[in-house]
Amino acid sequence: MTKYLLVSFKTCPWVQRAATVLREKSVAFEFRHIDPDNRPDWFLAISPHKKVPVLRIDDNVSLFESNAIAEYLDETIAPRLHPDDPVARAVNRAWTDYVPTFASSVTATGYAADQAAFNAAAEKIPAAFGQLERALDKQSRAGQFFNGAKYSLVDAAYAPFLQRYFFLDRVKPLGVIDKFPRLQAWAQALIKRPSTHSFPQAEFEALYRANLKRRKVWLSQFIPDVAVAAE
Ligand SMILES: N[C@@H](CCC(=O)N[C@@H](CS)C(=O)NCC(=O)O)C(=O)O
Repeated sequence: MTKYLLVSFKTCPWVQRAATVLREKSVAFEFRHIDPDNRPDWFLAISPHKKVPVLRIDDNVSLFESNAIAEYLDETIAPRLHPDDPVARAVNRAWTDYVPTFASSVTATGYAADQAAFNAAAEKIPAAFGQLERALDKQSRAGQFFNGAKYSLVDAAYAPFLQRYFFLDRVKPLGVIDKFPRLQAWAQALIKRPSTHSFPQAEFEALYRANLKRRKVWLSQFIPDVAVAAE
């Protein structure tokens, strides 16, 4: 049986994407969380950009980049999450290519150092949400996921960032997603999906908040002190 090791920082959304694909495929894997501030030598030796996720296979192959990992898992382990139709598959890939842009637009408020930077970051969210709203509109199939009823790699790719939007919105209300009904419904379906979650949800949100506090970002003033170790 193939052995999979997923190397992770606990709150990394790109790791979460890879872990979600593994869970969707019911693959047993070792989940190893390392300290971002003290990356071990064995990890540095297998991660070209010193980043997580790394998927180590049978102790001899190391894959990096969450998209490459997701595609590899989809090619090698059933059930296939990509659509069978080549056009639909190309459309799906085009939307997973958009994830990094979407991610930085949606989570930038969590990095803002002052109120002006926060406001500027918040102003960029509607454009990113609008892109997805239109994409969902075009898909317009019955069902709760990006392609309709069938879960896909697009779902696994966006779920971590939509979840983080809700985390940020609960620290200081942004109120943007309410204006995008299809995106809102999709995001809720993804949050409900058990595979989205690597940790109990409340524990994970507390960890995310602790990280905001640790980074002393502008938003951190709105987070009450909690006894959770940041990672
Ligand atoms: N494009 C990469 C992004 C991975 C990434 O940015 N990982 C972050 C943690 S969430 C990281 O390892 N950062 C460490 C660093 O930049 O030194 C992917 O999709 O896997």
